[in-house]
Amino acid sequence: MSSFSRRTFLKGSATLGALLGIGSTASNFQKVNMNTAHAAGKTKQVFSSCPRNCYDTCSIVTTVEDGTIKFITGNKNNTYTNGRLCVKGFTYPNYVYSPDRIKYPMKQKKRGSGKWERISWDEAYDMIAKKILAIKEKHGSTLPIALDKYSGNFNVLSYGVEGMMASWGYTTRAQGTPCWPAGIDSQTFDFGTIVNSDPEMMVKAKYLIIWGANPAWTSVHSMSIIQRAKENGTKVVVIDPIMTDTAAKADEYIEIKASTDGALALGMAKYILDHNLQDMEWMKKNSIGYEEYLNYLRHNVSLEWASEKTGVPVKVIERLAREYAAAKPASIWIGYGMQRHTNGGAAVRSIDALAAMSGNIGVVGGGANYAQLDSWGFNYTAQLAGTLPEGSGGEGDRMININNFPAQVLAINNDPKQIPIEMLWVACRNPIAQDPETSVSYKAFESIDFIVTADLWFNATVNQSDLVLPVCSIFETWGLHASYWHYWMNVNEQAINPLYESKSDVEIAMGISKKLNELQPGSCTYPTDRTMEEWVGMEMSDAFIQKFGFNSWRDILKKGTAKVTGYDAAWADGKFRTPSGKYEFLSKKCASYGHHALPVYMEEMEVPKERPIRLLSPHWKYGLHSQFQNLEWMQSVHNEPYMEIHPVLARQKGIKEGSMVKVSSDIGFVEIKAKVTQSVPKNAVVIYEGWYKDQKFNVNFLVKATPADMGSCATGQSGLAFHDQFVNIEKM
Ligand SMILES: Nc1nc2c(c(=O)[nH]1)N[C@H]1C(S)=C(S)[C@@H](COP(=O)(O)OP(=O)(O)OC[C@H]3O[C@@H](n4cnc5c(=O)[nH]c(N)nc54)[C@H](O)[C@@H]3O)O[C@H]1N2
Ligand SMILES: Nc1nc2c(c(=O)[nH]1)N[C@H]1C(S)=C(S)[C@@H](COP(=O)(O)OP(=O)(O)OC[C@H]3O[C@@H](n4cnc5c(=O)[nH]c(N)nc54)[C@H](O)[C@@H]3O)O[C@H]1N2
Ligand SMILES: [Mo]
Repeated sequence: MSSFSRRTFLKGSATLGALLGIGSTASNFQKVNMNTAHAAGKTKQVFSSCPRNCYDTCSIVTTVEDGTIKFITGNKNNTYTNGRLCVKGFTYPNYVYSPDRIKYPMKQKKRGSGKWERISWDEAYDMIAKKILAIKEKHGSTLPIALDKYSGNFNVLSYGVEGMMASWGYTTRAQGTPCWPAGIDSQTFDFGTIVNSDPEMMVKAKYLIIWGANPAWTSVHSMSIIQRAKENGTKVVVIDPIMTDTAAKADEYIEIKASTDGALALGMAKYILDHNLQDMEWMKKNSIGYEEYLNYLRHNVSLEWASEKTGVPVKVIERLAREYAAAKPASIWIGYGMQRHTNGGAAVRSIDALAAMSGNIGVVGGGANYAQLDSWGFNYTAQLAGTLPEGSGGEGDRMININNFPAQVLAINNDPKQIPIEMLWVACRNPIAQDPETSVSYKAFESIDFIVTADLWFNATVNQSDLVLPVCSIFETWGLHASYWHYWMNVNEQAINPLYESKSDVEIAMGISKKLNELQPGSCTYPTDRTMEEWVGMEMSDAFIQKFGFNSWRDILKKGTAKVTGYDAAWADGKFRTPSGKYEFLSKKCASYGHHALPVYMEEMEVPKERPIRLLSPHWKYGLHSQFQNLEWMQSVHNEPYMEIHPVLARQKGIKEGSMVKVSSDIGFVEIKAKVTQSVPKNAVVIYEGWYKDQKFNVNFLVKATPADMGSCATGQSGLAFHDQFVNIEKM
């Protein structure tokens, strides 16, 4: 089971082998006096950690008075969090004490009716356990039970949900990730895996290109590092179809046609080659396939072609290439937004190649920085605690694509030859809000007999469930969190008692295990009586503890956070994890997955004549996917979705600021207010993804499950082309 999760590269499921190369000493910590951390008396301060699927993974100091959270702030011991939180983080007290939280286990009379009836935990466990046993009895297998879980909480203990499923028998699993897999595959082919330079080293860059990322919204703490770099004289360039808040803070903004980044990277590389600015020495020593790559540039790439593809003037491409090649070191931040295209993986490979041919790999302040999982050296005890019960039938879990989950569920349930999906467990996931093809999600849910969702909030997915289990917030339990961007690991201490009747996912797993074994001894292997603090302690191996210079895992409680060192410059040792051990401009592995072996240009999707307007749905400032935007404090700042449209397109369509607009794709439509702004392209509209409380609205009613080109090597399934979506608009 663990190998499933490792293979899928759910953010956070790193291989234990990734431990290799990790080293750290306690002397790296800033000397901040945290003697108050466990002060006696009614007021105490504890270390918390934000577990959301976010680059920043912040370490938090929580002040508790008489058992109530009074105040939270960023932990200064963590130089990345640097004592500050984002606007979402600062709403946590509202999150914890919101009256909207799910308080008790409840069953719904009819799905979608909103008629919920409070039940006890014992009744809930009884219903669930009896259903599991009935399915086993009927089918001789637990394969009809499916899990849909992703990124609501990246606490390492959240993987206890996968462990829980494994402890029942073989089940059906949503495999892959909707988020970042195309880029992971690209870097897997080029470097052997994903490893980025410590983002705190961006201050050492002389030139920084932020390519298809919007950290001013999605990685707020990176912005202060970028700002410091600017103060040191670093030139910051943003490449994006949208003039984002990040672009507004940069020295230069380059508007690119969506899905053409590969052409820009190749055009820049062609200029560098034509002017003999490439680093031949580095390529000869560290890479394979560079001759073939340079030949491709010589014979197939011109600046005029790159300009025509990207909409970026030749002169701008030339200057960009010249500046990038001259500034040593130069760093590129490859965002997740830009790889959500049908050619996104190929584009990332072209950018990697640009960084490599210009001698920017393995140097401090350089890099083609995408993500990392090297600091995730946990034991995954919560996940591995679930072993198959004796006598379980079957040959393994059944994998279905997380990026086409509803359609695959329907295909299975409409095919009498397949074992149907009769029960669905949803945790750390809001598929009805976050998956594409929302209407198909509703149908898929209808085809499943029994749906249990564990969450903190009533949301679109909970509304379509039979049973809801109240989950506690991070402040009410323990945890251990790492980032996929920086190299800090944070402990999350329990700050307050769980509110109402809420429990953590692992406690729920233990409760079900107890009930199953009561009803049918030996039917579940999950442990039943461990404290959450014990679970946390078990996540750090002796070797891992020593890497931090600790004697015991509890040493992390002194500062709340600890850093893995050795990553100032990714790949500085020149030991690439590819089959050849070199950087691979030419990757046979890439070819074996049906792609071109070289980082060549792959054509972008053709714009359909009937729907000529591109829809971009990137991530939202005041929410993290379906989280935070529902909170009262956040609603008071912003409470309704909108569509951004360029004044030229707006005029053509008779749309004014505040007009209601019907936006239609070939699978659905939404009605939404217009916001007229020059910050978006003339041929596209922008609707930010996320969930708005008590509104039927969701941009994913428009979005098709179009696969990205890559992802299946590292994660088992291709990514999603969230930004290759085309619509029509009309004023209502
Ligand atoms: N149109 C469009 N759609 C997108 C994207 C896009 O760019 N455009 N981005 C995609 C990306 S990158 C991602 S990563 C996905 C994210 O998709 P999801 O992982 O589904 O997103 P979240 O809304 O963060 O989390 C889901 C739920 O987890 C719950 N939760 C929080 N903590 C816990 C916990 O401890 N236990 C349990 N059981 N539940 C908990 C939250 O309350 C929330 O309801 O969305 C994707 N969807
Ligand atoms: N506030 C907030 N923070 C978040 C999240 C959130 O929902 N809200 N989500 C978290 C998660 S799960 C993720 S994956 C990250 C994502 O964080 P980012 O990597 O910043 O990703 P996005 O916001 O999806 O997209 C970034 C930019 O990519 C641009 N883009 C789209 N297509 C193209 C293209 O073809 N070329 C170029 N050059 N750019 C393009 C979009 O216009 C957008 O401005 O953020 C994390 N942090
Ligand atoms: Mo994501």
